[in-house]
Amino acid sequence: MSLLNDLTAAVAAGNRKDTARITQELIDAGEAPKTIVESGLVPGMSIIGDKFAANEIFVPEMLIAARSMKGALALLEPLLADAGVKPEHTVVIGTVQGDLHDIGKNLIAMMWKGAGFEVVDLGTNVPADKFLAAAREHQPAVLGLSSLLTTTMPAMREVVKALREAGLKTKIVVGGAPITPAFADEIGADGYAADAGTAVAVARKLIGIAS
Ligand code: B1M
Repeated sequence: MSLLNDLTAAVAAGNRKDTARITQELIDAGEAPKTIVESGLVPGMSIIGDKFAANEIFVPEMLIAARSMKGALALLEPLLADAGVKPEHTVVIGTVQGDLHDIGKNLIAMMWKGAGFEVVDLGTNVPADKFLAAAREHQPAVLGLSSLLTTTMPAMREVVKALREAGLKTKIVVGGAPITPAFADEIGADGYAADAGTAVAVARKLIGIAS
């Protein structure tokens, strides 16, 4: 338990070296990757978010913490993504236009890989027409949209609209801190997921794979 607390403190301090070292120690001790993410890394980012909201820190400190978290996720990725199954379904994911946050989106991508999906990651700041082109090209079983800013939530609506107007019935899952199930319903998305674990269950359900 205390190593997880140390990990939270290391992320919140933006200490990349300690974050990587403690993550590796937890992996070596047999801690579940999901626990490392949810009980170690994510609370560190929450501390950072709260401090930013309270004007105690600024964008550079958020970036430094994000860099620490990404280093830890790189260590965890092989464990999260190594399902050893040949992908049967392709999924496309991206952060919507205007939004540069990618840590949550990357986590969903890793978990989807781990669930055996072929993941096409379009990155961040992705305009609706790029999502539309990817949906046409890859014919994904699920399209995932991430947004971390209240100001970029309307961009999700644009993506859903673009796909529907083009006659595509691609299942769309939305998520990210400001997103709610009600918002997902309102914009006509097929699913909402609050976190990476739920995103797997929601995608499987939409595809029709028994869990
Ligand atoms: Co920004 N930022 N940021 N930021 N940032 C937030 C989001 C904020 C809440 C901080 C705060 O004020 N408390 C706030 C948004 C306020 C709002 O809109 N209501 C904010 C702001 C204001 C900004 C800027 C505008 C700051 C500025 O420039 N003045 C700016 C915007 C830039 C832009 O995008 N255009 C900005 C910039 C940045 C950095 C670049 C410095 C950096 C991002 C680095 C990166 O991602 N590469 C950053 C960071 C790190 C944060 C916080 C601190 C942490 C985000 C994070 O990575 N969390 C964040 C505060 C916070 O979240 N507490 C904040 C960890 C991650 C695992 O969680 O991304 O929520 P999360 O993902 C979760 C779920 O949301 C969900 O599952 C994930 C795993 O459980 N999920 C999905 C996410 N996507 C999903 C998709 C799904 C399903 C679930 O289906 C497809």
